Amino acid sequence: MKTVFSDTQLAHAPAQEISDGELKPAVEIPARAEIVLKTIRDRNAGEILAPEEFPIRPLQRIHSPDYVAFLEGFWQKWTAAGRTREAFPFVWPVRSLREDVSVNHIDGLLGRYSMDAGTPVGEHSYKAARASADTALTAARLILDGEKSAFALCRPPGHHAGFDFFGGYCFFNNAAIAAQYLRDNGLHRVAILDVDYHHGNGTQALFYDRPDVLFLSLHADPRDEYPYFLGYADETGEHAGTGFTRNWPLPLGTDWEAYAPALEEACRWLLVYKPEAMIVSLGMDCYENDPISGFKFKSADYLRLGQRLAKAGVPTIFVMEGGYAVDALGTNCVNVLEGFEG
Ligand code: OKP
Ligand code: ZN
Repeated sequence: MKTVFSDTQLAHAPAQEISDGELKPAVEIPARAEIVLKTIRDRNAGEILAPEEFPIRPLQRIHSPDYVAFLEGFWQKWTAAGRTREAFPFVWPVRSLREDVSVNHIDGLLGRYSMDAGTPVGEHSYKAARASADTALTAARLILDGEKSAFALCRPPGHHAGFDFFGGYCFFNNAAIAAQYLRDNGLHRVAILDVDYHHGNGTQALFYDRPDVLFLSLHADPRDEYPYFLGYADETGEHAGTGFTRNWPLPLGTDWEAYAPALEEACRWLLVYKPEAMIVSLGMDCYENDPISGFKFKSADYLRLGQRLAKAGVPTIFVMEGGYAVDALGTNCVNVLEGFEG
């Protein structure tokens, strides 16, 4: 399977993040991509190619132009306000506050265009996130050109990012951008299967009223885990999209044996929907030693995951999302890819 990756993605290199009431070392770091690359090379898991540079258009099919412009101009505004370190938002237009006003101050803008305080924004976040989206788009191009599978080694990740907000370490929704690109280039039905430990709230919301992109997600129960406010079983789509979103919230402590039946159900929905292509939002954070997560996958379970996904028999783009046990991330990720290839 071909892998797509750009060194520009390494430029987003947060030092710290707000977590548990303190500043801690960031976990969504360049070393994540580097260990996956190294493992692909060590295990001869296929060619690694640089992404094409896409124009802004395919990205703006998913994200609002003002949000994209905010991220592009962010560092300039931030430093003009006298700030030198990476940024964290701290005030949001929640219930009873207005989100229709156009504020000037960078702190207001940061709140307007974010969902949490856990996502550091730095000097190079925009260009790295653009490169990450280009990586997903290039993988989509490979599928359109006839490849049966492709791996977009995306980081920063994407599935928490929405129409006009960043959060959960995500800036541009790589999987959603790739799905829309497939739709805009001749495919009629695309499925997104999100197996990251966290619910892909951004992806779900982007396609919630659409029947042309099926969204299936298995994740930790949001009553007990980030992102808390989306990802419940009663969310099944709306309007024309009614029935085209499905969530499997699973309890903390879930291991492969408890996960597999939910995965079988999700695969049943795939079978019924008959997508022309599938995008797997591939997080490796269900792993037992993940530092921020609470599932119990072993490394060998990632081989099983890849094998099961191959049985769906659909052209598949793997888009990397989370996974923070850096030492095991390469093994776990390449296990999925090799399991899929058989
Ligand atoms: C991004 B992806 C830990 C806070 C962690 C954010 C988690 C984002 C996960 N104290 N909060 O879905 O892997
Ligand atoms: Zn995650």
